[in-house]
Amino acid sequence: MTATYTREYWEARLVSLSLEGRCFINGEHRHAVSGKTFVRPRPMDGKPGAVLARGEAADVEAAVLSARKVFEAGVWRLKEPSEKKRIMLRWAKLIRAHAEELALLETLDVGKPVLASLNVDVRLCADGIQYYAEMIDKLYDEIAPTGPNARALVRKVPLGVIGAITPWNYPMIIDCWKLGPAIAAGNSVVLKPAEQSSLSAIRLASLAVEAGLPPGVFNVVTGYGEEAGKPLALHMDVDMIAFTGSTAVGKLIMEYAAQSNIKRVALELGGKSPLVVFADADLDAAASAVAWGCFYNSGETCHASTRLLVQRSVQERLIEKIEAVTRNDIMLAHPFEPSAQIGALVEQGHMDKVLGLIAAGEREGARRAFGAERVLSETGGYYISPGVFVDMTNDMSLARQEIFGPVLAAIPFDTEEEALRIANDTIYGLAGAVFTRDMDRAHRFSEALHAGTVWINTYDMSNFATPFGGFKQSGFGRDRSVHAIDKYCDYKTIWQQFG
Ligand code: TXE
Repeated sequence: MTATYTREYWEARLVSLSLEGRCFINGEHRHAVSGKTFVRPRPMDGKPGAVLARGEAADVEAAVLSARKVFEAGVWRLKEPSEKKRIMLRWAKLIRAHAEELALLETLDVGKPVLASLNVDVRLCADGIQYYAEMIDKLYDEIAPTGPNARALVRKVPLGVIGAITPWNYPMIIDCWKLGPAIAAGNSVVLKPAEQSSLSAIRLASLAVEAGLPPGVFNVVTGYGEEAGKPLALHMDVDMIAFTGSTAVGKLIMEYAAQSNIKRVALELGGKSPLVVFADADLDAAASAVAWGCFYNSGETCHASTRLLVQRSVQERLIEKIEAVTRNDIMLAHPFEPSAQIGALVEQGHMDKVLGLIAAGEREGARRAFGAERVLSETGGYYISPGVFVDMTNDMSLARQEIFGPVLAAIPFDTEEEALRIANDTIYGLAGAVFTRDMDRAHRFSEALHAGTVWINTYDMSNFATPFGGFKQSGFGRDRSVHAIDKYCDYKTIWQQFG
């Protein structure tokens, strides 16, 4: 099939797509109450893309009302588990059936290669919905130990209305991480996608209704963070906010929760993940892991391996190998090109921010080994080549700040103790990795690393069974796995006395 996925194929498909995105409330596409819209530029060439409803507090109000109504009526929550499962499975099937369309929408919005959208983002989104669908009729409640004259049921009950606020780097994947468990648990959801990436969210919602999800269970309010996200997080009738985004906005979400109704909060925030390579490691495997771990998705990945900690004696050799992998395997091109492994950054403002951080790093004395430059500017798109800075120290800004672009900071170390100190010397704790042939050291190190996920001799491997989320200022609460369901539920005790 890949042979048919030429650039011309996607250009032709694009012509037939509607790029008008409205809010999706109570099963209907709706203009913003104010009638306002905004235009989303295409990252691949800077041309105007989608025209979107600019949702605000009034639209949030309508969405929350519809979510609450359906929740209280029990239309979804009280359905037979097997029926709920069937509907969610149908939804996953529809996502797969519309994979090309969804991939195209995702790529138009965020600039990643369309084949990555198709083979990774859309696939994982459908898999995620299916994973939680299959769980629906397999979860049991509990009976607590009591004396003989009583029975105490410990029921896991849905929270009610969940506000999901999501980012633009992996929109469909992160949306399904929230939607899957929240809806499987019986909640209603109001999703506020990032203003950069609304199209796939709207289509996911209309497919859910087509699959049989009752209107109102899954609503989408498009718009800006301050205008639509903030009223959602401040809403008195929203029971929880599930957020993925920057640490700065994560802090605001906690404030909004405190200022309003003490709603629950789950936060998946930024990272500056260390990948530690000891001299005894398989350097080819390490080089490949570093390059793909840091540069995949143009570095717009919260758990990207942006800090390479390398034992000094092998720094030079490893950097050469990383450069070879980057130049030979990680093809940067227009996102419709079948050869593209990475495409454009999400928007002009973000590209400028990344270039500004690179320039500031160089003013501090960071030494560029290769790359990290604006390229393909003649296309009008927002492309930066993957690049590496070497001989860095951990106090330099390129080693401390989340850049969210294809930029690696290589920091040499001498001893294991030093490596661990540097690895943990960050406000973040999302992920990390250690490469060594010494398994004692690998386990010692992975236990001591303060991170939600640690890989040994690999990077970025995962599946739905593994929880994902951070320590420290990378947030709290876990996406994926059976445990994610707990986040969207509360325990309720029902005590019955006999005799
Ligand atoms: O994130 P924001 P941005 C990091 C990354 C990136 C930086 C900025 O370093 O360069 O954050 O990206 C909504 N009330 N990550 O500006 O602003 C917003 O509309 C309520 C890491 O895009 O945090 C969007 O839906 N909501 C990250 C979502 O929050 C608000 C992924 C995320 O946007 C709001 C993305 C407000 N006041 C960025 N302000 C990861 N962990 O993967 C914004 N939003």
